[in-house]
Amino acid sequence: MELAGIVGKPNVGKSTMFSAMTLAPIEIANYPFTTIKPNRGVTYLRINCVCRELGVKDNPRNSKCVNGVRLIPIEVIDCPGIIRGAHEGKGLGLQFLDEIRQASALVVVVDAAGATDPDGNPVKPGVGDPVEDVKLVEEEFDYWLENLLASDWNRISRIVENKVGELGDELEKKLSGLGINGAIIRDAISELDLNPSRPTKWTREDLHRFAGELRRRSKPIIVAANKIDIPGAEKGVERLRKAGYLTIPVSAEAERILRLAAEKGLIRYLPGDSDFEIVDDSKLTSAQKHALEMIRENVLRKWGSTGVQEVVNKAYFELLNYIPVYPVEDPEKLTDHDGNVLPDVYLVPKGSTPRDLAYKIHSELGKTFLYAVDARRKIRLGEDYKLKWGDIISIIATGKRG
Ligand SMILES: Nc1nc2c(ncn2[C@@H]2O[C@H](COP(=O)(O)OP(=O)(O)OP(=O)(O)O)[C@@H](O)[C@H]2O)c(=O)[nH]1
Ligand SMILES: [Mg+2]
Repeated sequence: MELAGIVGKPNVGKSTMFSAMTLAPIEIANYPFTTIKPNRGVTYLRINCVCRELGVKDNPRNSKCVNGVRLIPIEVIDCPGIIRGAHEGKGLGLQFLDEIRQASALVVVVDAAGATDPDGNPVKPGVGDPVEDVKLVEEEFDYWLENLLASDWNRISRIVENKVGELGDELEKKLSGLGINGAIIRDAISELDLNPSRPTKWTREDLHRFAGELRRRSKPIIVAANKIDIPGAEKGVERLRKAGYLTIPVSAEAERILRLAAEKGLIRYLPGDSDFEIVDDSKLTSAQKHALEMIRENVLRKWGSTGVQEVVNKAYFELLNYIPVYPVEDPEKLTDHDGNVLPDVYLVPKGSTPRDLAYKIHSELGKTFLYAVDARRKIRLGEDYKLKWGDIISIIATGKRG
């Protein structure tokens, strides 16, 4: 399953967002370092399912389908807060970043309302700077990665300069667990004009810049500009966008309230909706009604949604450029071998071929891949066909069908 890491300064609403995404009951409080160990959970990307367009009733296996909305699970990890100097052990340090090594993207939660100082202590809204909140995370992450590289640099340098191995290969061995492959490493080296055959000549500053380049390529960032329900937060959103960050305005607290109310059957609301509907007015206290009305006025009417669903959707479909495709075994009936209609959705990077999809499903299917059929058009696809959004694909392999 794809994994996204939720990171940021203390007290910005990371756990609130995680709890809204997963409905996990975890600790949330208005002081720094409430979370001391990472929380893991599952949330869903939301797309229109092809079942509606095709007029079929589906039986999802690896995902869910609710009224024509396909929900694709991804794993999220809520991390403890990060402060300046965390790489030197300040606050809770950075040890927990080991848990998000496999993350394909980072969701950096910031306080768009500026209601917290750099250490996460509550201050008057507008005092804190959300752009600094992002920079802090980037820089601490870069130190963490730099230290990881530095701890092994002498050994790796000897191998390279004694011509026993090549720098890209040696670093790939060390960094593949972080989702950093040889291509990323070589691109970063050439982008920074560093000399791959003389690693002993690299300065500490070079290592730091290299770490930053590797981070940008392997752990792209989407910014969740949280607390947009607080007046003045729009200035923070604007500042983040001016600074060039892919920024989604968010009210994690509003989303958490709506999701919990929907879970209890008090309202009809799907994550990402631009409004909700009260199921039975008499079941709500006047305080609950007031809270819901405030969310409608200050968040949904003003911003279009709470933004939480948009964060995960944009992380995968814009930042990472993934597309959803539906593999089926029987291109006529659109089923798997048990007769389930449109059972699975897979996420693949834009530009992937049917063979890439086969490998993603199972390495054996990739190795035995013969060709693929577009189940909509009932045609055989060429070797270099690029998969499109919502394609329904049947893979034909030697010995068996996928
Ligand atoms: N106004 C407003 N407050 C929020 C929002 N989201 C979270 N908060 C509040 O911010 C405070 C911190 O929330 P947490 O979710 O515990 O923050 P965190 O980033 O996980 O904090 P640490 O675990 O300490 O790093 C709590 O008082 C939340 O109620 C929001 O969308 N709007
Ligand atoms: Mg927390």
